[in-house]
Amino acid sequence: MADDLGKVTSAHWGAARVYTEGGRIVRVEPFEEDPDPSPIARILPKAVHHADRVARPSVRKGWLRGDRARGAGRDDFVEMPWDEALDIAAEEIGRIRRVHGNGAIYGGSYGWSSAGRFHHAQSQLHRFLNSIGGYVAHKGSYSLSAAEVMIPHIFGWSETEFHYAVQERWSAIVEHTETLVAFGGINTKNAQVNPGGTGAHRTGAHLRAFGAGGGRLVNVSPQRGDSPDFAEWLPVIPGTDTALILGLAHELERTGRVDRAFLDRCAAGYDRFRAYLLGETDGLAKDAGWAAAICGVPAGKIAALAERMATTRTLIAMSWSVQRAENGEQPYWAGATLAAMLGQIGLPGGGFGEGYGTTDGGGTGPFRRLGGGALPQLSNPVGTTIPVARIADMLLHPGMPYQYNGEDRTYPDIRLIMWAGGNPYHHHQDLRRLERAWDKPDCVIVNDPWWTATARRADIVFPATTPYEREDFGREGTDPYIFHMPQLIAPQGEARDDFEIFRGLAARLGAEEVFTEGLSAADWIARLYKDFRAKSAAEGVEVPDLAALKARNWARIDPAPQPAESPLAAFRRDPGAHPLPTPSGRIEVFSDTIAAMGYAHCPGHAVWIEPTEWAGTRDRFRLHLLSPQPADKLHSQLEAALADEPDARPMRVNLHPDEAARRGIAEGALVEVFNDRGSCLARARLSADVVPGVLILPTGAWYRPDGQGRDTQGNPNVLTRDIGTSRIAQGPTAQTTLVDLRPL
Ligand SMILES: Nc1nc2c(c(=O)[nH]1)N[C@H]1C(S)=C(S)[C@@H](COP(=O)(O)OP(=O)(O)OC[C@H]3O[C@@H](n4cnc5c(=O)[nH]c(N)nc54)[C@H](O)[C@@H]3O)O[C@H]1N2
Ligand SMILES: Nc1nc2c(c(=O)[nH]1)N[C@H]1C(S)=C(S)[C@@H](COP(=O)(O)OP(=O)(O)OC[C@H]3O[C@@H](n4cnc5c(=O)[nH]c(N)nc54)[C@H](O)[C@@H]3O)O[C@H]1N2
Ligand SMILES: [Mo]
Repeated sequence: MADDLGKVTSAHWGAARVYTEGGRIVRVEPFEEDPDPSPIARILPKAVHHADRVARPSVRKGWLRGDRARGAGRDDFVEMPWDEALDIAAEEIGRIRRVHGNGAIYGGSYGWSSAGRFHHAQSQLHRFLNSIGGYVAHKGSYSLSAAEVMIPHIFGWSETEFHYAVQERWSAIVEHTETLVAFGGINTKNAQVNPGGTGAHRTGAHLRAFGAGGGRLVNVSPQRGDSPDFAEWLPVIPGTDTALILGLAHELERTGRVDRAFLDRCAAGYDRFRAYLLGETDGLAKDAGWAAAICGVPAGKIAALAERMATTRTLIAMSWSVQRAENGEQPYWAGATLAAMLGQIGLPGGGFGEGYGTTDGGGTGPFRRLGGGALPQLSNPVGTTIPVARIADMLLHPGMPYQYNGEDRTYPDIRLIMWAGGNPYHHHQDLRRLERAWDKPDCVIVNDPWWTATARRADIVFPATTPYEREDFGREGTDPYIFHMPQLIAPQGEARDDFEIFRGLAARLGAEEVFTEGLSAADWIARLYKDFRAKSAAEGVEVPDLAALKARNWARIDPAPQPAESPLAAFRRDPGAHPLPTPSGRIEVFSDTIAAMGYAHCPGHAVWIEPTEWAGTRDRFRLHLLSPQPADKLHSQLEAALADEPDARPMRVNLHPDEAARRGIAEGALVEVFNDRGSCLARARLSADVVPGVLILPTGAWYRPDGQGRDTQGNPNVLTRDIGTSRIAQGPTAQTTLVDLRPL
């Protein structure tokens, strides 16, 4: 490839101008239109050319001998020519299909992979597996499974619709919201990324405008840093938001500030919730004093906040982190209930919303989402799914019954795992349990550009290209930019595109024509782009044709603006004429659907349920571990190069100086974080901006245990717990974890 003067390409962390020299990426500069670019891209040159790239197809020697113990050494692998490795993989896929059927293939393949519409690894894998008869898929996400199940119960819309087209937009918040109560904060470090990429980062500017206009942001969080400096910090004990919200709700009742007229018109079942709130059903009033004893916020502060929420235009904003916890369904339901009691749902800048600081403006931007341009995945005749985070349960307990959102299900018997574009040894909880489960199937096949912890635990590893080694186009549905993503360098080592890898497998399994439809990658890109362009045109949005886009590299487009009025405003004005898509047509403070599930833990309205691991159950392990998203990276991506930076690993763990002093731990000290599930190394960083009793260890390090099984890099998932949120959503619960730590 000819060297060039820098080409713009899209990535999850934003677009960037990438410079090459001698076939290598040498430098990355921010996209010139981005007012607030993320520094995550800076590590790209080092990562793309790193020695931890998978150079050639590799097969685990032990697996060739029939040994299923999936260890962790690169020495365990033998490199092979593509044809040979593809033959071996296709033969094993064929054997498993013949003997066990396609229902024995797990192809959920959760993960963020990389931006770019055609080379989306997970979609490529799903299409391939459907072309050969289907696979067991996943439902929900690690991000927000509980919200994905609860929002439809409460408001009727899917979470996606609610997030993108219903909840209050930043423009309304800046103009109308006076009090923004953010559970889990609104953290711009998380707003660096977007699943489809981002041309211009906007969340920081929205927050600054909100603050400059006199808006008050209340950061309800175990750490001050979850919101910008102008926010008021309301420190809270992790996992207790539901109790705090009930305390606020009780204050509204006590002081006669509940908007009964709104509840009567627009909500269903408030009286049943009220009986619980006041203690009529269980003899326990959920008053401010009760809440204070659980959540650590003094009763006086709860009362003052309740008053402020009732007397100002208030938006209750939930981060996604608060629902990645045991009974994570409840804080969302309680928050929506509190918003209904305040009676501001449907008023500009008021009500309830979620995920304002989780990605960059994805669900809160000024534009309507544009569709199109996604790889069709064909249909899946197997039709079995599991809640995404129940993978280890599935592998360990085939045939075991479980409940999910009112359904009785059983786990399938999986013999083959295929993964492309995700890193379960980054994202799953209780990794040592996952390791035991992972040894069960006959075969594990992984495509990844790097030797991740997951690739090291595969039987067959196919080296995938990075986006810089192939052509694509990139866009995020609500971003006013479209990018041509030119091929910038040759594939590194013998890497191939996921499309090409699956084409090779499909050909060997007699499904090439179904998988490719006779099209090359370039043909597909042209087809998907045409589809995107046609769908945009139908929305009245003009998009350049592909040749023009290629010539210009990127273009600004003008997506249709969001409608001036939120669907909730129409509902509020006339709930009879504009009912919500819930069974009652109203906001379900009480849900007959959930009550009918008969789950003992959930009577049909929001409740406080004491977690099985939290401050209140501290005995041997006295610290609550939170594992938020890393500030300097996206999950475990580009970790090969980041881990090489001086003093970068093990990861930093933040804790209050009092907790450190109690344990004889100094700033910068090497520590071991441990509980009964596992342990990892970390380096202490002392901070009074963290609630005492809480440890903050961000995710993202690759899992690399030493001889004693202790992770050396600081991956919190050796410590987290692998149980579902509850039988309602079965989401992941990483934030419900107790640990302790000691100096080394
Ligand atoms: N303890 C704890 N754990 C968590 C969370 C938490 O809060 N706490 N958060 C959870 C959440 S919200 C999420 S979304 C998950 C994220 O978990 P993942 O999405 O699994 O994490 P990534 O590191 O983004 O994994 C993407 C993988 O795809 C690879 N990849 C990139 N491009 C390509 C490509 O073109 N082809 C192929 N084949 N591979 C490619 C990358 O190298 C990387 O290994 O983590 C979850 N885990
Ligand atoms: N830089 C960067 N940005 C990212 C990502 C990344 O990897 N890197 N990942 C992206 C993805 S996939 C997702 S899903 C989103 C996730 O977005 P979020 O889920 O909002 O992000 P987190 O960083 O996990 O959590 C935010 C904060 O919630 C607080 N918190 C944790 N538990 C509790 C609790 O019980 N109560 C309260 N009140 N607060 C609590 C923690 O202090 C934490 O810092 O972020 C996205 N943004
Ligand atoms: Mo996520």
